[in-house]
Amino acid sequence: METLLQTLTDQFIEREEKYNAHNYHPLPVVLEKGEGVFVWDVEGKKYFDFLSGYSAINQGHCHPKIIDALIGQAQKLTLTSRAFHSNLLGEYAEYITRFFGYDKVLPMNTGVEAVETAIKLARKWGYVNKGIQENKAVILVCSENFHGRTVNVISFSTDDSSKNGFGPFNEGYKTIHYNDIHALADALKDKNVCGFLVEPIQGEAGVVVPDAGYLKTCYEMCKAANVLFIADEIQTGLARTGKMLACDHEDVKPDILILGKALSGGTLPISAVLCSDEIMLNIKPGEHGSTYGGNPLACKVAMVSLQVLKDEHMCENAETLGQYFRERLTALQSPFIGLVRGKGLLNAIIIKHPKKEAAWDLCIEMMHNGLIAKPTHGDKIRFAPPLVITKSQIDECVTIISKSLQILA
Ligand code: IF1
Repeated sequence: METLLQTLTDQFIEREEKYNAHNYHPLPVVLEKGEGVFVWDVEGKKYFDFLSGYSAINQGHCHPKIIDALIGQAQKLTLTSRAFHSNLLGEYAEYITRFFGYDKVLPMNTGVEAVETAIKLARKWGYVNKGIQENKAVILVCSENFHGRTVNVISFSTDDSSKNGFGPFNEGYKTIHYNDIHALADALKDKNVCGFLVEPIQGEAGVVVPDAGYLKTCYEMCKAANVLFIADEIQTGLARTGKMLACDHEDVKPDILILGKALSGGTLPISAVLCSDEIMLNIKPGEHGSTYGGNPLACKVAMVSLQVLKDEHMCENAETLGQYFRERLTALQSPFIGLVRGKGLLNAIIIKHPKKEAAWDLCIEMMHNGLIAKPTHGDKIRFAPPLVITKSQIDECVTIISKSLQILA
């Protein structure tokens, strides 16, 4: 029976490989159901999901309140385009701007669209409000950044696999070392700099947490240099790191806040850019937009997705259980875990092993033992379960990880 069922998984993978682009190398598991912290594959096997759709599913798979809102609105009105008003955009815009304390929101769909929007807002502010010469604006970005995959955004990637073969690239960016305030101080001497785009924690780079105080110091340096502090909280935001925003850990209020992923609880692409009137109102009618941006379905789903984070105390849960998870992992004292790092329930381990594929092999073994996670950049494994996980489930998962580590012996 096991051999037959294994063929079932292979059939799904084979069909996907035959007709779908090969732009990923997924774990050999075929999922068909999700609920809370769990997913099930086509063979009925149950797993703890320790990736959460790259932090898009903070509220847990198919959260009942979010799904109810999705279904209810889907049966009424899904899209009007912005050529006309809808009854929900004003309600949503008021809700989310009050939720985060900003004057205005510009709704988009994917995360990278929101990053592109933030770049346009910062540049326009640079020309209109700071007096930078047209087409001379510079945005500072960090080494090892990940902000999405459009050609403009990969123009400032430092990761070859993200950018090789996709040139020519765009100008107007200067890369500085992450977690290095001296590099920022030096770069801020350029009067053409209009913005500093930064991830409060670098997710793709392997959950790189900067030194305490880094964000606060950067924010203050940007303020002094009349440069916009732009926080990409697409992955770190929405309770993932134990606060509603990762910037909240240092009481930093970004000039431009970028959100995505869990803004929809993993149901559909919803992103947003929030900032002041001074910055936002530089974009005039007809100067920016998107077919689905601010659609009524997204408005409804996003409001419920945000409310659920608060109502179910997901920040507190992420803070407490993230700390507990790191303590339990460290206490394993595994010779194969070089480092445990993270904040809240955005964590990663660095695998210490002579075999290059050790992290992948461990993920395969954890998959066999009922937990799915995936390596990033070779030797790091990101652990980011939905924020509805319980303490006893954390204990179960540490047992799975501990048992799976034996394969590296
Ligand atoms: C892939 C990474 C994570 C993001 C931050 C913007 C975006 C992302 C901080 C763009 C998206 C996703 C994209 C997905 C895998 C995943 C990812 F590995 F690529 F880097 F999470 F770390 N800013 N991250 O993390 O948002 O346009 O995708 O909605 O492209 O492989 P998007």
